[in-house]
Amino acid sequence: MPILPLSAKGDVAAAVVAFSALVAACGLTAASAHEGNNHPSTYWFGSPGKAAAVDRTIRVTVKDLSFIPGSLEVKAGETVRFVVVNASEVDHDFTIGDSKAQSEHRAEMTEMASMGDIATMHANHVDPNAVFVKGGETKEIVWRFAKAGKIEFGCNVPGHYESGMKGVIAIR
Ligand SMILES: [Cu+2]
Repeated sequence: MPILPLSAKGDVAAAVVAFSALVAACGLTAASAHEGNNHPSTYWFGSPGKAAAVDRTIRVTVKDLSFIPGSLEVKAGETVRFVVVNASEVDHDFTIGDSKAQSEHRAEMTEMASMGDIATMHANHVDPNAVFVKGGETKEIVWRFAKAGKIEFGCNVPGHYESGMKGVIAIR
């Protein structure tokens, strides 16, 4: 059985240190990414769809702290145009994603809210799986679902997701 030479162990330790530094550097990049677009556009559950390839339109109405309908069902391979109608007077967000993508977007929005006007900041922030809809406005997002699974749609304006502003998207 081969024994790892001491020098190789040192290299492993060095690699771990380098990797930690890389993670820290990425954290800094993410923190300053709101001026640009450093967000992934491809996730396991899909990617932005083409308007010309839309199979179906789903209308989602936003009221106070809830979405109507409260859950959605789509098919793997389907391209859906979501028409998000904000019927409330408060600004909301519509994010498509698994719980990890939701919490990442929530962290970004919390940071944006701490830095100033969230609507303006969100307008300069490109996140292909999310759309910010001001009170009374309607916005669209076209998404192609890739694989079967269970994800969520949610609003990540600080405090909203936490108070139940979310629903399941079952990808069949
Ligand atoms: Cu909201």
